Amino acid sequence: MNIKKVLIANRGEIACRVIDTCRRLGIATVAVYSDADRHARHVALADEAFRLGPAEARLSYLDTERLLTVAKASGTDAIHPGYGFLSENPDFAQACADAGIAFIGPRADAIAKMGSKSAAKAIMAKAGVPMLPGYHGDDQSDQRLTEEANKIGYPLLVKAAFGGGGKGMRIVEKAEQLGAALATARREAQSAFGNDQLLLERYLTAPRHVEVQVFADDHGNVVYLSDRDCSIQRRHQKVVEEAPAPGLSDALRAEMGEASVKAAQAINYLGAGTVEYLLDEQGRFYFMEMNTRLQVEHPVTELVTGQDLVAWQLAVAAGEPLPLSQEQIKVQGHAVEVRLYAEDPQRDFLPATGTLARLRWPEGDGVRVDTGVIEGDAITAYYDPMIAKLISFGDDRLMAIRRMVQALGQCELAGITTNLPFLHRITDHPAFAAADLHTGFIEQHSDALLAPSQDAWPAAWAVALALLQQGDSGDVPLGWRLNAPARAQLLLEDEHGERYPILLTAADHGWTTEHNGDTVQLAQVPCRNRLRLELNGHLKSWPCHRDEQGITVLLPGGPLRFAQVTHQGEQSQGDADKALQAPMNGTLVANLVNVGDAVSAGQALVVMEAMKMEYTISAPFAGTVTALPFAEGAQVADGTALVALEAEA
Ligand code: MV4
Repeated sequence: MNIKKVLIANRGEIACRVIDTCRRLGIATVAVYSDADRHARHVALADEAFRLGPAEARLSYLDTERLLTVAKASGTDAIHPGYGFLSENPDFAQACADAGIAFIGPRADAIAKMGSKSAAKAIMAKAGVPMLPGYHGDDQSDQRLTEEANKIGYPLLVKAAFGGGGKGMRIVEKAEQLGAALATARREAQSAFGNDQLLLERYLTAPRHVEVQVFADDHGNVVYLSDRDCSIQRRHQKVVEEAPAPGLSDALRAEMGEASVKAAQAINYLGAGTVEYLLDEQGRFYFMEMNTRLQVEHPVTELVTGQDLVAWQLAVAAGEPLPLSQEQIKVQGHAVEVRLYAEDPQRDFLPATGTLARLRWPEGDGVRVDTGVIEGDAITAYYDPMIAKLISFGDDRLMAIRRMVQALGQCELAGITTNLPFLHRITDHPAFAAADLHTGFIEQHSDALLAPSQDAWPAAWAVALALLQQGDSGDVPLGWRLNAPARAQLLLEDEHGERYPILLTAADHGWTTEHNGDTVQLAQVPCRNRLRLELNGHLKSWPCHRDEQGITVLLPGGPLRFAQVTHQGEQSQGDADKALQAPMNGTLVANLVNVGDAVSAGQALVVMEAMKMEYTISAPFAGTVTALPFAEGAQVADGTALVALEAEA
């Protein structure tokens, strides 16, 4: 069969990824989109595009009838389902076949067989794939499950037969807990998957997740293409993946590869598949599940094998034999992938939404970026919050890791909270370099991975100098004092409400400021789109992004937006009140006016000192001073009103 036109029944980075290969092979592409994606990158890249429906996936990317209508109307030969959405839906695969359109994936019956965890385990056990001691039978009576549990021994795991993503999983430490665990797991499984069948398995405490990429054609050939370690996960969501899985002997690799080929053969497989295993500390591996799609993490396999797996999928779907035999598949170098998500690690990884106001990717040898978004795009709550995958490649593992750490440092992202600093910390962690990988990695190192960010003061100084330089520092008194160096005073506030009172004193080639009892020498070094600051002779530089809300500095620990706290021309009563309050804890130095004085807008009223610098409180509007609650020398707390001012009638 000659595949001339492919419809991609997906969105985001995977749709773009598939379109890239089609283009390279001269295959025409048809994109589909929901109302939320009309201007999305995958739509712009494709040769033609069709609207599916509203933003909700159920009414667009999951609408099988509409997809088939579009496929027929556009003269599509084959449908690539990507991952997620309809990629592992046997009914959709069958409907495509019935409509005479090639589904780029395995046949419907193979998908269905792997959909049930217990059926899959029974098939794999029969095929000779290693299994954990367990029970996955149909007899679900408490009596039978208890007997089987005693055979397996404790601790053991109760899993939902039709589950996924760790839902409905219960660890049972001892026999007395079994009854309660079965009841809870049944309820969870019923409500989450509509089926309460359970299976039992010996529980491994800190296993690794190692998976094998397999490929099958319609001529009886099945091969494996290296393996991947995906142990670094958070709540069953993969975060870091790499190929090949580090630390495996050649013998173990071959054994796992051959077991995976047997797994594929056992279900008359076709196309790309992944066989997932748990690996224990003794290097024994046990079948976990088989995914019947091209996985998110396939690029690491592509980089170490030099193969384009989407091209393989297209070849196999067209009825061609596999491009390479097992002997011809060579693995060279090492690849690491991280998933960049719009989420806030500091807030329990809450998904973040917003606009990618700034988005620049790293460039250079050994770095690949797979993404479905461009600068200015929005990340919405409708779909997966993954922004991009960054994939690094090197001659060996440490080189791939170094390149990844460097690449993450070169990413410029502003406007939305991401896990970029978290990924930087994982890949820069000594335990990662040491390949001390297991499914509890993130939990084990959470203190280091989630520690609060670094010192923000240098960035605040850089922002202050930029504001002065550009003459838009508002009402900052930049006065020349008699017999004294020029001084500038600014109060900045970051997006978390942290305040940075900055007093700058002009010096020979720039400024000085006092910080923690030290004098710091500062000089601004102008540069487009970056903030550069010479700090005690050390040149620092960060990408930055300016908008109405302030200047966002893209620090290695994450973006931080600074805005100037101004005290003039403010509109609301709340702002005016705030303008008359102590901006931080400190000492009242001078009352410059008396009760009863008429003052004009902007007139200095009170001076206070905090953190070794003076801060002047000025009138936000013209009026009469009605109270001065503090005597000079008094300690005043952040937020205390220092002057009462009655507005002019
Ligand atoms: C296990 C296990 C330990 N022992 N099975 C989690 C998702 C599901 N598909 C299988 N999972 C596990 N099954 C036994 N017998 C530990 C996990 C597990 C895990 C597996 C792979 C990657 C990350 C994980 C995180 C927690 C638990």
